[in-house]
Amino acid sequence: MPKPKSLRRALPLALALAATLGAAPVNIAPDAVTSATQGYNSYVGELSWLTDGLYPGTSPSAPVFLWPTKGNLVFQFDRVRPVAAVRLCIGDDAGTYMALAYRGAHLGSSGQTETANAELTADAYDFEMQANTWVELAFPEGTQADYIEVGTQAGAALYEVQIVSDDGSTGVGAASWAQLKTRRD
Ligand SMILES: [Ca+2]
Repeated sequence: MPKPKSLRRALPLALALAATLGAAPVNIAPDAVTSATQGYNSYVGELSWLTDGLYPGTSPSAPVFLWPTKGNLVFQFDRVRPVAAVRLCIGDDAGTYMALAYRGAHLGSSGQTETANAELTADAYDFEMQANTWVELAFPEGTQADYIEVGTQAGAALYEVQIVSDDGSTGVGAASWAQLKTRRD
C-alpha cells in the first residue's frame, strides 16, 4: 500500500520530541539478533555487514550486501523496545521495502516469521526505488516491538540497516506531542 505522507513526518517529530526530553535517539539494530528468512531469499555477502557501522558515509570500502531478487531480514530483540523507524542505506541497486514491527513474533524452525501469538504493532513501506541514499521507514509515534522484519520485493544493495529508538534513560516516552507543547508553553 502507498505510504501516507504522515509517516514521513513521524520520525522528525519523534526525534524532536526525544531531543527535547533529553532522550537521544539511538540505533538499536546492533542489539538485535539479525537473521535472514529461508526460502526464496538468496543474498550475497554477510549479515554482519548490515550492522557493522560501515557505509559510504563512514568508510569508502564498506562492503555491500546484495539481494539479487527479493528477501526478508529479521531483527530479534531480547525485550520490547520503542522503535521510531528503520533506516536503510541503499547502494547502486534500489528496491521497494517494507518494515513490519511485532510484539511476540519469532523466527520459526521453518525459517519464516511465526506470528500466531504475535501482534503487528506497525508497518511502513517505501516504493520510491532511490539508489545511493538512506531510505527511512518511519513508524507511528509510540510503536513498540521486539521483532522487526524488513523485506524487499525487487532486489537491492544494502550497506547498513539502522533501527532508530528513542530508548533513552528518561523514561518519558509516553508523553504526547500535545502534552509536551502544553508543558513548554
Ligand atoms: Ca555496513
